[in-house]
Order: sequence, then structure tokens, then C-alpha cells
Amino acid sequence: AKAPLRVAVSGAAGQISYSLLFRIANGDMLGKDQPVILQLLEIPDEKAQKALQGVMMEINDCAFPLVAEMTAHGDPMTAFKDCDVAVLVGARPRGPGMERSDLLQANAKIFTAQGKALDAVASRNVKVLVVGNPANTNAYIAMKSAPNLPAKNFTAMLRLDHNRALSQVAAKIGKPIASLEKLCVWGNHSPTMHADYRFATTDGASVKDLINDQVWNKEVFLPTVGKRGAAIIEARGLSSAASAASAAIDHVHDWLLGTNGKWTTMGVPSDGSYGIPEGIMFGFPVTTENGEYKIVQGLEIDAFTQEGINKTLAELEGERDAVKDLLG
Ligand code: NAX
Repeated sequence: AKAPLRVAVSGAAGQISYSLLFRIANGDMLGKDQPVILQLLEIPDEKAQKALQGVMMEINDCAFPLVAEMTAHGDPMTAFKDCDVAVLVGARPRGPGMERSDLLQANAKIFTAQGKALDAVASRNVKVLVVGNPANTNAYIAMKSAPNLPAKNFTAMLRLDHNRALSQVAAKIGKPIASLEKLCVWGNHSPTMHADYRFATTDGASVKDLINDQVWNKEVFLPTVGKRGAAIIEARGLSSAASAASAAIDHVHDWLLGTNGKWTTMGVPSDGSYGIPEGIMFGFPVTTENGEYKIVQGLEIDAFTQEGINKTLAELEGERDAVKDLLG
């Protein structure tokens, strides 16, 4: 039998985790033969810790054969101890009257502390996925706060945008999701993200040729994917949770277990590819193998795509500048 992997999850009593933890525990994330130790982090607040105990009671009640051990934490220094995977879901939501800059600052504090804790106690090869918003900038802050860990091991979740784009394209052309390859999303996890099906294929045929409608791309597809989070809130009265959890499962699964040459989208620190300044946490098309991702190289960027990339990059640079004083 395989040795268990330690998976730390923050925001463990929140709504995304209420779906995510059960799918980690049943092997959807790391494999049906991979035991896990769940190290669950919540704010020290009594109510949050009690809610976490309730979630853990339910995980116990599922009698998952893969759960080797499970612990509750109020401090990232114990929650992240020796963890192999860290999924950082907990973040400060935007409250009434809160400016975007206040939100960035509040989260910068959380992700500075959590980055430092990972730096101090996590496995030296920990793979980090940041889900909590603003996801790209939070991941950037955590990475900058963990100078002793490989920067490439810090990533942000663009996979929900990617999956939303896949679903819209499949519906538009009437083809199964499974037939689609080579779709990607550039940039920030925000309405400025730039989903791109120019290279996508369905059973080898060009998706762009099948759609052949730039007005649909610009006026239906991009706004639908970009504003999907708001549409879910409007319909459900709550933000996306199970779909966000599913995207987190996909992201970590594909990162660790490989995509067999297929493309996916991950928010990763730029290596300068496509003119994105080094270090900016940016959604790129990637392939993965042996626990490492590679940015897909050499794609042609046309004027429309470049405009979209510039816009989402400008937003990310603005976020970075808003928190740079906190990064010392
Ligand atoms: P909830 O408010 O239901 O849960 C968040 C939980 O995190 C709460 O239980 C809270 O106590 C905890 N928490 C807050 N600060 C913490 C800290 N410093 N350490 C540990 N735990 C902490 O939110 P939920 O719906 O689960 O969403 C979580 C985050 O995901 C939000 O920031 C949300 O904006 C973000 N999302 C990101 C998505 C993405 O694609 N990257 C999509 C879905 C989602 O909107």
C-alpha cells in the first residue's frame, strides 16, 4: 500500500470545503489507491472550530477507506506541518462597504502568514493551490512569503474558468466535453480572464472553424465565462461551491498525476512566457508530467487576444502594486 500523503486545507468549514473534503477523502484528487491525512485549518474562532468539528464528524461517518488520519487546526504552523499538498480556500470575503484595496490588504495579511508557515513547516516539495480570492494575488503573496520553497510550487486556480469555458464551447458546437482539447484561459481569475478557443479541437477538428463567429466569442462567450460567478450567485443566492471544489480537485489531480500531453489551465508564476513579467501569477495553458507543469510555448497571439491579455495583466499588476508595501 502507498504511504499516505498529507493534505492541508484551509477554510475547511466553509462551503467549498464542504464539497472538496469529501472528494479528496474518496480519492478523486490523488487517486483511488492513495491514502490521505487531512490537516484542516479554520480561524481559531469558537464557532468556526465547532463547525469544523461537525464536518469532521461527517467525514468520519462516510467511513472513507483512504482517510488515514484527520486533524483540526486553528494555526497554520500546525496545520501545514509536513504537508505534501496545501489547498488554500479560506480567505477574507468582501464585506459591505469594503473597498477593493481593503480586501486586498486583508487577504495579503492572511496569505503572508500562511506563506511563512508553509515556508517554515511544510514538505520541501509542497504543492500549493490557492482558491481563496483574489486567488492569483493571494498565491503571489504566499509565494513571496516562502523564499525557501520552490516558487513554481505556488499556483492559483484558473481551472473553474477553464471548465466553464469548456462547458460553454461544448454546448455551442453540440460536441461532448471529452472530445475537446487545447482550450485555455489567460490571466487573472476575475471577469478580466481571457478564455481562448482559437487552438481548440473536437476530435481533431478546429473548434474556431466550427463556431466561426467572432461576435459570439466577444459578446456571448467571454462575458458568459467572465461573469459566471455572478450568475451563480444571482441564481443560487450563494457563490459557486461544488463547481469550485471540482475545479480544485481537477487542478491538483492533473498537476500531480499528469495530463498525458493534453492542455489544461493553471495560474502559475510567469517565467516570462508571452511577455508576461516574471513572477506574475498568470493563467497559462500548461501540460503536466511527473508532478511538474510546463507552459505551452509558441502559440500565436493575435491582436484581439493580445488586447485581452493586456487587460487582465494590467489588473494583476495593479493588485500586486496595491500589496507590495506588505511584502517587505
Ligand atoms: P466560505 O465563506 O463559505 O468559507 C470560507 C471559510 O474560510 C470560512 O469558514 C472562514 O472561517 C475560513 N477562513 C477565513 N479566513 C481564514 C484563515 N485566515 N485561515 C483559515 N480559514 C479561514 O467561502 P467559500 O464559498 O468556501 O469560498 C472560499 C473562497 O473561495 C472565497 O475567497 C471565494 O471568493 C473563493 N472562490 C474562488 C474561486 C476560484 O475559482 N478561484 C471560485 C469560487 C470561490 O468564489
